[in-house]
Amino acid sequence: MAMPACVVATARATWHWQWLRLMAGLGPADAAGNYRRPAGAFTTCPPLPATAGEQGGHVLIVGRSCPWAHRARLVWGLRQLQDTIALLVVEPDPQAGRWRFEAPFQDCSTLLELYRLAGADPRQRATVPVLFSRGEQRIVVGESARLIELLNDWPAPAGAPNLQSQTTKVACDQWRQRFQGAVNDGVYRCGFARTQAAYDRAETELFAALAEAESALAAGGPWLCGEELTLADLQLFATLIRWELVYAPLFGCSRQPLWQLATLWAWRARLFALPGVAESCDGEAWRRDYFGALFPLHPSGIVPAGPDLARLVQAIPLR
Ligand SMILES: N[C@@H](CCC(=O)N[C@@H](CS)C(=O)NCC(=O)O)C(=O)O
Repeated sequence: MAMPACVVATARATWHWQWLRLMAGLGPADAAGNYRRPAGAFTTCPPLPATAGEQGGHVLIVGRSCPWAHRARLVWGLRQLQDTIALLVVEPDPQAGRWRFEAPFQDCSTLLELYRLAGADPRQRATVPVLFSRGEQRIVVGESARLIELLNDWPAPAGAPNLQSQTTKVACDQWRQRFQGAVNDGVYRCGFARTQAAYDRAETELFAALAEAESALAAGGPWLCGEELTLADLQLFATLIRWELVYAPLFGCSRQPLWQLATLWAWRARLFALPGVAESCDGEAWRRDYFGALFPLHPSGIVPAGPDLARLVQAIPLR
């Protein structure tokens, strides 16, 4: 027997209301339904610490699935900072909605405890990435945009690349600013939008920024600012490498598959081939964390299969 229309309408309205409440747990939105990323803690970056060159003096705390942490990990790897900064990977705890340490770190079992211990406002979220100073027993910085600048200034072995040189600084800053809002946060503003109009705004801005990057690379390259790889490339890469696995299928960033942006596609493969980059990518963990943890977007919790990351960055698209 068909269900009466009024029962269906009531069920839909009730479910939608509950969905909005669940979405509030993912993050706040404004009155028009646009996702607004909450402010974090430890966002201002001090000058380079005097102990920066000390062996093992600092710890970079990252989560595998987080694109903001990924950019920091990429800079850390490419600048070969392993001797002075240890890497510590935290695991997600979707039930508790927080990051936890596999073994106690500074007597803390969760990142939240470390934030509280370091004096963070109790209302603030505990986010990755974090740079922690063992000597000073404090969080140096917890904002990835500042953290990658600091890591670029960090004393590094001879031959390590400068990812924001005098030559590229102006262009790199412009790209980074553009990507931060339109792309890095933009995919979240698509996925966490509360209304069609909010999604449409974020999605339009996202694909406009990608089209700009595509044209710039087609006109120049091999990197966004020309001959030199910069922080801007890494910032964009951390989002685009998750495209087919997460952002297209789960966040609705699906207007154009990335292979249709052929120059960006080739750029992504080029960046993936740099030393240490493939090791920083764990497609299985990304799918598990995003599809498994973002309940309001994917209530079944079923983790879809593939595509295989290694094959994605090898395939040559047809022009
Ligand atoms: N603006 C921050 C954002 C970092 C961020 O949102 N990280 C997420 C993971 S992708 C997180 O740790 N979230 C935990 C939470 O919100 O409780 C940065 O770039 O460092």
